[in-house]
Amino acid sequence: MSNRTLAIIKPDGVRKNLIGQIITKITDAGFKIKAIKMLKLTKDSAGGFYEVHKERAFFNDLIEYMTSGPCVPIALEKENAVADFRKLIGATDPLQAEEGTIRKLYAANKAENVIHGSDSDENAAIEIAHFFSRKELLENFGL
Ligand code: 3AN
Repeated sequence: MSNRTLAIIKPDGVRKNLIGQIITKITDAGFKIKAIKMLKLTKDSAGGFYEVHKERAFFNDLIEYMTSGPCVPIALEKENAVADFRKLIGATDPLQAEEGTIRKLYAANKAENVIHGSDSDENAAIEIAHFFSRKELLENFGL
């Protein structure tokens, strides 16, 4: 799975009507969309996804935000997908993100930063499985 990563267009990205512009940036950068859907996370599911942050002061706000509306998880494929995608989205805090990155262009602040990208190959596999079952990947997306 080292050529895959999971992106999520977060609820603020959907609310700001940025799905199309963000996907264009992603595909223009050479990523192939392998699986995609739109859904509203439950608190349990968002809590599971962000389990690593559960002791952080911002955890409850993060769960509120991630469950505040629909989001768009996307399984992406490209050589060196994880690192290249992190580069495309930019730093967590848009004030520190490089010019031209998705967060620099569209994110309001480090809490509401429009897009997620996996941080390792191992997490990419776990995160893709969080949103797409094996059966669904095989039957709907041919993966
Ligand atoms: P990234 O998404 O850049 O990998 P993480 O994994 O450290 O960043 O954080 C996950 C999410 O938690 C961020 N995308 C953001 O929504 C929120 N977050 C991270 N750091 C903060 C913070 N200091 N204050 C508020 N929210 C934060």
